Amino acid sequence: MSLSKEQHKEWDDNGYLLLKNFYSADEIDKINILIDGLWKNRKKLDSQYVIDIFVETEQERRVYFADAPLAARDQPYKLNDLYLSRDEIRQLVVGERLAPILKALLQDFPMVCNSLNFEFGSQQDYHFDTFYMPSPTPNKMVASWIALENATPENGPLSYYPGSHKIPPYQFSSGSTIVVNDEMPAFREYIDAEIEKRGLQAETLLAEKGDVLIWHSQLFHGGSPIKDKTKTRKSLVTHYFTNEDFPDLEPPLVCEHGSYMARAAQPVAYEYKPKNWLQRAFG
Ligand SMILES: O=C(O)CCC(=O)C(=O)O
Ligand SMILES: [Fe+2]
Repeated sequence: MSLSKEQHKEWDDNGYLLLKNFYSADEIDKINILIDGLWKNRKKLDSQYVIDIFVETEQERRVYFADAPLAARDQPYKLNDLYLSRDEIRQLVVGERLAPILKALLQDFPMVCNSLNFEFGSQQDYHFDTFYMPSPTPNKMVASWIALENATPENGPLSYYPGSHKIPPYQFSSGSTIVVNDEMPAFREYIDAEIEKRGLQAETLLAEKGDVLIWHSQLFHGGSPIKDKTKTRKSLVTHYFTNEDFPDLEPPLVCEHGSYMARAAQPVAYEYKPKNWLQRAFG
């Protein structure tokens, strides 16, 4: 699939591309059913399944999904990198429907480098993804955001500054775009001045289930506060590098136009020892 002139213009002008109704309700329901099933059977999952629980609270921690208490599902969490183990996720995020579009935007071969399943809004402050995962070649990274249910003003919709991808990337004292927390006040000053100078205005995306948003690695974005903490906002975020940037890797193909980085799961801070039958029985 090639993109229309209007779509290329939207991307160049705004730093994102919105694909309305890209996936059907049926296709999305399958993913939601998969997540429900994983929660139900998580104790049997291996150490490839890693989750951040109680995010943005004092109790925030990264654990194996097998060890997550059920109560962690009622608050914001990030289920990491399901693409590593689940073909259903790979097909959705870099399968034959989406991969050609990612390829057209990246002008190189897309390779998934991480994925995050959210059940609630992320409430993440405005940021550039290049704070965390700059591509070896600048601008050879994009993210996709798939609405697994409708976003509303109450459930912490995604928010971003159209056109912010044109702001020259802020260089921290390390000489890179990777965030140095102590330098955030200086960053904030820089970015506020740039936003003001360019007259940029934040927009909030009331996405509908099945919509897909693709953003440029330099789009300034975040998750707005959840006004009603009982309301979920299921979504799937995926970040992509390009095969060309990793010539030594041989990433497995998902379709003719897309691949994924086969790598270890995110490290968990403690040693994982699945309980043996004795411990399970007695403690
Ligand atoms: O879904 C959100 O609220 C934002 C997530 C995000 O910015 C990211 O994963 O890079
Ligand atoms: Fe982000």
